[in-house]
Amino acid sequence: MENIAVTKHIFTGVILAGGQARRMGGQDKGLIELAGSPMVQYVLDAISPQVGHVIINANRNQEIYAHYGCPIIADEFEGFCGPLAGMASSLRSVTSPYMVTAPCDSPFIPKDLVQRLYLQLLHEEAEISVAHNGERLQPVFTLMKTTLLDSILEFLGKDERKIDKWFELHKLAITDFSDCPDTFININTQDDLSVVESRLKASI
Ligand SMILES: Nc1nc2c(ncn2[C@@H]2O[C@H](COP(=O)(O)OP(=O)(O)OP(=O)(O)O)[C@@H](O)[C@H]2O)c(=O)[nH]1
Ligand SMILES: [Mg+2]
Repeated sequence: MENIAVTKHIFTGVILAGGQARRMGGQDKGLIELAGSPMVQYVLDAISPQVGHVIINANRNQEIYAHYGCPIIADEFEGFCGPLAGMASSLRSVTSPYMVTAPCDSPFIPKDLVQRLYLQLLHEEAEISVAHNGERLQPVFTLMKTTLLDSILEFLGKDERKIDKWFELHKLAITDFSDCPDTFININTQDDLSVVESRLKASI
């Protein structure tokens, strides 16, 4: 895809770290050490150069996340309603025209994640751009217009939770990342952690 000059200040990156991590025994996944650094650090390092502002969406240990120097936003909905609730809660604090999200448990996020999502959104004149790994949508890797806040709130207000169902309400661009499948490696279990840790240590 063509390279166009885009100012990163039009994007706010939201790191989704508000889940329960049930498959990791209920730990706070963003703070689990991976090869010497908390998982959230990898995502911060990848996202920060691509955006004007970063927000961490976390429901626990806010004082620890605050050490990273960016705003920490908790879900404003009770009971861990899923990533869409984290997106809505964060979106309230976003002042740039676009919000882009990434999960805290994916340490191999590419340098051009935001640009690729954005260019596809422009190309398709869409409201939302979602990553696709060649097999399926990867809904937590999403770029959207900030003006969609009311739409998400209305959707959640009807007790709807499913992000794919919300996507269907809007013009959606699907951004192909099948050429970089590592983007979507995510750490859900202790075994995943061991595998990724070995890989990172081998690459040092
Ligand atoms: N804000 C917020 N984020 C969530 C919620 N549930 C999941 N997420 C985030 O969505 C992303 C993908 O979720 P998972 O990898 O399944 O993480 P998880 O839900 O914490 O883990 P499991 O309980 O094991 O499924 C992660 O970045 C989570 O932090 C939620 O209720 N609120
Ligand atoms: Mg995951």
